[in-house]
Amino acid sequence: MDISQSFIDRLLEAESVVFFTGAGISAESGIATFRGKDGIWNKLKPEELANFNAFMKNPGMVWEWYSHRKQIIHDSQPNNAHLAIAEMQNLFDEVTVVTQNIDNLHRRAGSETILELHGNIERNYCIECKTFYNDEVPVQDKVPRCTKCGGLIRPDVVWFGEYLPQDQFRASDEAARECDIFFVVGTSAVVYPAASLIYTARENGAYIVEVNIEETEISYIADQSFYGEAGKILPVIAQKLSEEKSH
Ligand code: BJW
Ligand code: ZN
Repeated sequence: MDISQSFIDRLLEAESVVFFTGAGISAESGIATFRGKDGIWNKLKPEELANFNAFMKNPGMVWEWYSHRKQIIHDSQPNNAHLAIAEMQNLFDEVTVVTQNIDNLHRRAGSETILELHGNIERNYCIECKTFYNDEVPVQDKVPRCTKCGGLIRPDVVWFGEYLPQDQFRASDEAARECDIFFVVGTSAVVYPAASLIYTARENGAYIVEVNIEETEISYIADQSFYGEAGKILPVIAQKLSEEKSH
């Protein structure tokens, strides 16, 4: 992998860095992506699972899908890409992780400032009285139901047609505006408004670095692209930068 001196110089000058991540960063931990050749949506249709109407029509089926994914996430570990990002907290003044993932792997890798745009699979809430259920969910007739009001419990994730958590999006937007470098890692960048942050960062002068196994919708605006697995590329960048900093 070729890292140019001009790229390293950019990193050395940078104070504030954002890592904007998607499902691809967790692929090497064994968690399937949504789109692309191994994406789960080659087999399952997003409109049948990832929206509120689908949930109301068949909560059992949607819950089965989330329980299955939750198990896989529980059994997985952060990979070298998550770990390299956490390590880069020692190399820059300010590192913000803005993730579309719901899997907690950035937290488990040791990243501290994490903004979650699409929720978190560990949290659930009653759609009627909004009570949160963060550990075991009470199940009745195969579907989780609220012990206070009997309402359906849903995972606290963002489905199509739903608003993103405002505080998380606002803080992400601010980080995108203020950062010097904006890394785009393992995302197809087709889901909005999350993907709009890349353009916001670019318009506000950030240097855009893409890390992906293939070209994406936003490749044309990247100042620097690394094509390959995030778990191979990010540790090399962290290592090189750490060496340069210690000179
Ligand atoms: C590697 C790698 C390795 C692999 N190393 N790289 C037209 C019709 C209908 C709706 C819309 C429309 N136009 C716009 C919309 C809005 C819609 C949208 O964007 N749709 C487009 C898809 C068309 N957006 C929304 O609805 C959002 N809300 C919204 O707009 O609110 C306003 C509103 C309110 C009311 C009414 C109307 C509007 C909400 C979006 C919610 C997205 N939710 C999901 C599910 C989350 C919960 C769950 O996980 O179950 O979020 S969908 C799914 O996509 C998930 C992801 O976070 C998100 C993004 O996917 P991501 O992370 O990019 O993954 P992939 O699989 O796409 O890509 C993986 C990448 O990794 C690939 O590039 C690989 O190459 C790469 N890769 N291995 C490096 N080892
Ligand atoms: Zn309730």
